[in-house]
Amino acid sequence: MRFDLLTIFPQLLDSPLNEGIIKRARASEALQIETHNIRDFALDKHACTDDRPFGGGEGMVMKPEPLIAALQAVHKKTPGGHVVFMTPQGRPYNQKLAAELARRPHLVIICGRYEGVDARVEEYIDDEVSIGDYVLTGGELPAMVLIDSITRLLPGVLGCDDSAAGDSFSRGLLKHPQYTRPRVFAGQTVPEVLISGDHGAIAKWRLAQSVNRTRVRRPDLLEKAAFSEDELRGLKADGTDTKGLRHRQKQKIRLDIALVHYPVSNKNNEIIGSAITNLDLHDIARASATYGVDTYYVITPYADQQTLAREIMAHWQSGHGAAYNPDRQEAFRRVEVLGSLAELYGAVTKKWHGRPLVLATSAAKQTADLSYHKVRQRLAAGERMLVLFGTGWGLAPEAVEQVDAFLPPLGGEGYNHLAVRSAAAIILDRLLG
Ligand code: 9D3
Repeated sequence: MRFDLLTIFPQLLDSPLNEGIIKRARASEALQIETHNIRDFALDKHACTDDRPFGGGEGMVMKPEPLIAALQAVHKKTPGGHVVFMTPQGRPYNQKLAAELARRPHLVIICGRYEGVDARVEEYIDDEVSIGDYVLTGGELPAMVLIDSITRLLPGVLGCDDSAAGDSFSRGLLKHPQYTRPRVFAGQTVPEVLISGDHGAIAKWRLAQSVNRTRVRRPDLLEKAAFSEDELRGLKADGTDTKGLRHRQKQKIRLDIALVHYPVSNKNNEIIGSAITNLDLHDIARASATYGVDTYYVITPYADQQTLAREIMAHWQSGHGAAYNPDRQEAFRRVEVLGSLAELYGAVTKKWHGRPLVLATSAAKQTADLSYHKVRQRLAAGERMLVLFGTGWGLAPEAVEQVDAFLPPLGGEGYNHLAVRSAAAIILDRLLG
């Protein structure tokens, strides 16, 4: 992330930009910051940056020429920056706007002084931001607020990617009280539950504390927060007032998997169709039922193979098999046999009213582009996904081409030949377990 700052008081920014996490982020190159003195771009011999307002009135107005000359110098050196003007008239700043701005690779921040800036600079500006309804003497401290709050959202800046997600505002509740050593300070002791080692009880206690604090200090936030069924039950059981708390609908998991028998590679890198195996059919169906996969698709173009698969399933779904093992009947209820990847994409797109994200594992040393953690989060948030499992020596290149993203390979060093049903079980546990 790059910031260019335009100001008439660059020295004002020196120490906030050279301490702590921001200093470390700049050293790691996650963050580049350059300050520019608008006065250096003033043409007259007094290097004047302000003048009296046309039409009369109190105070001075920032002149357009030096400011725009500075802005154009920045654009010339590093093109494409999103220009943000700090002003009391801007969009109210909050965590959501911080996250929005953090997604941009380059911000150019203009810090105003005096009573305002000549209105003709407006057309050079992409965004206006205010940090709140109180009057400051200029935009420099607001710019520091932006940089500080955006920096800590950048990947790799806080030790763990999740520390930013665990903040006060990320779920719309205030943080619970926190304690460290000593256990007794000036007669006050640390709550017993925090020393119990019972992580479930600690999480429940913290949520109750967050809710109670938010109710007292920021009732406006409590109205917007949402709670899962489990959370509401836990809060109520421990005597926390749950009146007025909004209930969050549990997201339906929209995950399908497909076992692809064609097109796959053999060990000579030729494209082949592999044979359906009884074990893969049974075991992956049982794993799918266990973890809540919506449909387990079995893809084979061969009519005899399709018939074989359907006969195996029919045995367990009706007659002797069903009576003998009703759980197997339940598992096979979510299996569907289709003839091609094209049919598969058609079926899932129709079922979910839109094409899901298509994933595969990168057994063939493909670079992984989505972590299991990330996919797990996105599934929990309701995103549609389809995971392809290649049989034989893996999906053929023409099938790989249609994949949107790859999961990291399973296993460790050396020997790496998991059965596809083992891989499917492990991946399902990582994504849904
Ligand atoms: C008399 C009208 N004033 C507007 C409220 C004029 C004025 C006061 C203060 C114009 C500029 C300023 C300086 N403030 C900023 O540049 C500023 C600011 C702020 O004062 N509060 C909250 N956010 C911001 S962002 C930039």
